Amino acid sequence: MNSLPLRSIYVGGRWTAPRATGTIAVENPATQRIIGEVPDCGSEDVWTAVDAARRALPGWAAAGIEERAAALSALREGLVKRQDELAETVTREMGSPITFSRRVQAGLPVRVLDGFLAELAAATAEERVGHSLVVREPVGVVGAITPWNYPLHQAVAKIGAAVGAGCALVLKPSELAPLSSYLLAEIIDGIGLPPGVFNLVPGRGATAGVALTVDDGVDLVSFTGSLETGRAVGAAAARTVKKTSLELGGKSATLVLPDADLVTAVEDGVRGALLNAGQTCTARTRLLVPRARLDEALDVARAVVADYVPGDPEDPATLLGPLASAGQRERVLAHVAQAARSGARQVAGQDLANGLPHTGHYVAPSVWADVAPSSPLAREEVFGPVLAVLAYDGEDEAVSLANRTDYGLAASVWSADQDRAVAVARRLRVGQVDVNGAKFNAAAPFGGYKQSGVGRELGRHGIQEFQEVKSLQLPG
Ligand code: TXE
Repeated sequence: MNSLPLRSIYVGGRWTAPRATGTIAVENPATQRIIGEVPDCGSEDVWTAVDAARRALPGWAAAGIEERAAALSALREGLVKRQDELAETVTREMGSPITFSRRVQAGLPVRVLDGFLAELAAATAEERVGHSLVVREPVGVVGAITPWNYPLHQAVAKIGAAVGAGCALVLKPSELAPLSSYLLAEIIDGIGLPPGVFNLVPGRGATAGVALTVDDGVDLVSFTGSLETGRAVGAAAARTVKKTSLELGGKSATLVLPDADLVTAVEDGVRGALLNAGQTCTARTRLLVPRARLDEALDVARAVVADYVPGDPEDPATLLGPLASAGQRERVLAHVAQAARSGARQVAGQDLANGLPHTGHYVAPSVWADVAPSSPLAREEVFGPVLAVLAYDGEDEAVSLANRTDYGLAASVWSADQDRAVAVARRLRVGQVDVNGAKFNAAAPFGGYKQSGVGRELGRHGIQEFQEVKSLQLPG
């Protein structure tokens, strides 16, 4: 990590000095030590990067599918080679436990690239509609803005789609966790991608982020982050009628039907809420259980939470690290205080709050019962290790509770009868549903209904998000 060219930006295929003179310090949220400083870029550096991307665009747009596939494969190999280093960097910059970082933070991007490779031919295929030939072309220059919770995965999801679609891209990573993007840029530098197809400009949202969303040279902004910032990005992009792809988080539910194996379902539900300390857009932060089995469910939840002792994220045994920043810890603690005031009852995690490490942005996990469906805890994204348990009477009420939020990203449904679970899954207004614990599919479309976002990422749909569609009418 120390060898990364952190004083530079990556533009036009080389590391170069930024115009920006200021820097942003990156803190390890477990030790609260500064572990690096990156340039605090403003509009001028963004313009230079967009310019480089525009110059690279015609060449890469004309590249054949074999060349694009070769670039994706080379990137995949590069990630695999440096997987340990990538996992360690993500752990140090945002605090996710190292075992999880190896498997997911560094492992998932490899599967994401496999998904793009598997779907590349289908994503770019032309079709006939009557006397028209419908062709797919790259949308142009993509401005990619990513958050800190899965910093490598979110960058690779956008870069892989851009490379597959024939676009050029400028990445602005989160100011809280930009170091893994530097490592990624170093890997990309070694795979022989034409200069300017990928560019890295770190900076803050209000400066570099805004510059990217308003720049005339950017054709599409692909943003992952908070609902509030997503609205601002959408509004700013609308001024130049830029396309936007927004992934904005959620308030996802684990829905346990009365005939389900309650222990397995609740265990999975609690783990789904505490994953990455709850800092996951698809975190299943609501657990919906039949009223008659509420007490049983709470017992299971208590037993699972006991394993989530907050601790050093670099220890392979740790399941729960610190939150990514002091600001995130404050936001989560405010939600917890609000939950207590609203009359919800804390049923797990109290003991863990006493043993928190003295240094680091730690928050103890907590599980809450008697949560009013209209309360913020039941409706708003907390983005911390906080689970709301709600009891329901009958399947219709379960579905209505699950749908009762402005978000619509994900859910899981459990039943002894898979057909019944699938029927319930179809009634949920969300972009993805895991049935009976089925695992994440990195090639399937990923994105949200309602205010969870606009558009889809990953696989064929992710590549197509970065394409324009053209109809050529042919005579006779
Ligand atoms: O996100 P922001 P923050 C949610 C989660 C969390 C909350 C706040 O609930 O508690 O957001 O996190 C850039 N124009 N999620 O403040 O502000 C910013 O620099 C253009 C859910 O970190 O959305 C960073 O690169 N860009 C989420 C990125 O946006 C702007 C993941 C995300 O920052 C900008 C993270 C602007 N005006 C947080 N302002 C998910 N969907 O998984 C900021 N940015």
